[in-house]
Amino acid sequence: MKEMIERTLVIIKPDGVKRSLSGEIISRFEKVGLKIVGMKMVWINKDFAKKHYPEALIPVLTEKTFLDYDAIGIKVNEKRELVGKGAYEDLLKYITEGPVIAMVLEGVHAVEVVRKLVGSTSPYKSAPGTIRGDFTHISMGYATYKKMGGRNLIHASGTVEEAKKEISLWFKDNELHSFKSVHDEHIMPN
Ligand code: DAT
Ligand code: MG
Repeated sequence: MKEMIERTLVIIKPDGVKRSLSGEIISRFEKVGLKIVGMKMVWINKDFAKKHYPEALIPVLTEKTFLDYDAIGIKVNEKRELVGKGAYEDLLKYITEGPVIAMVLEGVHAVEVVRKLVGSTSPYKSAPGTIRGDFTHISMGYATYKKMGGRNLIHASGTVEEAKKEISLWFKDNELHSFKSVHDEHIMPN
């Protein structure tokens, strides 16, 4: 039973903070009964951003970018590696362009539940009712083409393993709190 109660990392990215969507986003997590066990506003630098989004992402980002470009009919003459590297640099620029709100949420299957509420990566494909689907509409391909970073409002850990690594990157043990919410009594007794 106990292991079904997970912790996951959520970051409201600079576009979410600047658009004053933080309260709306946080309330969606609270309303399903997820518990905030840590939260802070930070303005990360490029070194830290590279720990969160390591350079190892570049080949994947390159592949995804060309799939996106094909899907929306964009043709580029630039070298493949340069396009991927450019998309990565734009991602770093975006995530460091202003403060973010980082939080750790706890609950039953928290990782998957949070991903469900956040929606798919490219907002133009994110379902209505999800955070990305309700509050933004751009495609990743458009964002890469415009060199603006894939602004999709929010980060959420993709797996339990990823959550563990990301939480230890963003939070010290003494910044996370264990306490009982009313949901613990109603949804997660004992
Ligand atoms: P997610 O944030 O949904 O977990 P991810 O882990 O695949 O998505 O990618 C991390 C971030 O990288 C994502 O929030 C924005 C950027 N990104 C992902 N796919 C992209 C793409 N196809 N083009 C440009 N940026 C992308
Ligand atoms: Mg991810």
